[in-house]
Amino acid sequence: MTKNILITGATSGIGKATAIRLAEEGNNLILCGRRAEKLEELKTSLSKKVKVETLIFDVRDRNDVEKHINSLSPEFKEIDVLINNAGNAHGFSPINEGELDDWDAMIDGNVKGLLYVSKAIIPQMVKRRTGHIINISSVAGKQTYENGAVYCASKKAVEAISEGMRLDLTKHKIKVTNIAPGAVETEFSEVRFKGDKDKAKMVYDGYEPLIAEDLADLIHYVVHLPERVTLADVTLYASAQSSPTTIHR
Ligand code: NDP
Ligand code: 8X3
Repeated sequence: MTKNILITGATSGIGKATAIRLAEEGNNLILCGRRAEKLEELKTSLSKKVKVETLIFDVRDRNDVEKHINSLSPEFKEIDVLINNAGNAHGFSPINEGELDDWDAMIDGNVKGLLYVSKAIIPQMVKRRTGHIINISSVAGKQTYENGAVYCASKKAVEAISEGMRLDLTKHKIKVTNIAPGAVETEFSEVRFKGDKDKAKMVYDGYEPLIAEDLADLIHYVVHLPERVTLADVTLYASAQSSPTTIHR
C-alpha cells in the first residue's frame, strides 16, 4: 500500500538517502529542509517515480513548522510515516568552552524542532488510529562523550521522547521506532566542525564508517514491517565501532 511519508532533513545525508530508498517502493514523499535548491533537485529526480511535495522550513521555528505542515495539499495531508531526522551537532569542545549559539542550535533543533514537527502531525494520526514515527537519535544519546555534552544531551532527550511517545501513542495504534546510529559519513562532521573539511575527514579516517544508505536500508526495513511488528529501538554501528568512543582504525 502506498504511504505518505514525511522526512525532515531530506537535503543531505541520511534523510536524502532515505527518500531515494523509499521512493523505490512508490511511496508519496514530503521532503523537508532549509536548503530549497537541494530539495528541488531531489524532487526533480524522484518525481519521475513517485509523488513528491517539498516543505522549506527551519524546524526551530514553531510557527513556520505549523504553517508549512498545515499547507500540505489534501493528497499529502494524511501522513502515515513521520521520520524525524533533521538535526546536527554544532561544535566539539569542553563544556567550559562551549558557545551559547551552538547550544541553542542543538537544543532548539534536535529537541524542540523534533517536538514541533511531531506536534503538527500526531493529532491526525491519533484521529485516524494509525501511524508510525521514526526518530533518529544517536549513540550519543546512549552514552555521553568528552566535548559533546550538549549534543549528547540533545540526543538523550530524543531517546526519552521516543520512549514517552511509545508509552502514550501505542494505545492509539501509532508505532514508534528509535534509531541510534554510530558514525555515518555525511555532512554531519563538516557542520559540527563549522566547514573544516580536514577535521571532518579525520572522524572517518582509517576505518570504514557507515554510509547514509545503510541507514536508508534500515529505515526501509522498519517502515515495511508487518502491522503487528514494531522495531522499538535499534543501534547501528559500523563494524569497526564498538562504543561511541571506541573505533578500531
Ligand atoms: P547531515 O548534516 O548530512 O544532514 C542533516 C540534515 O538535517 C540536513 O538535511 C539539514 O537540512 C537538516 N537540518 C539540520 N538542522 C535543521 C533545522 N534547524 N531545520 C531544518 N532542517 C535542519 O547529517 P546526517 O544525515 O548525518 O544527520 C541526520 C540525523 O542523524 C541527525 O539528527 C543527526 O544527529 C543524526 N545522526 C548522525 C550521525 C552521523 O554520524 N552522521 C550519527 C548519529 C546520528 P538543511 O541544512 O537543508 O536545513
Ligand atoms: C553522531 C555520532 O558519535 O559523532 O550522532 O556523536 S557521534
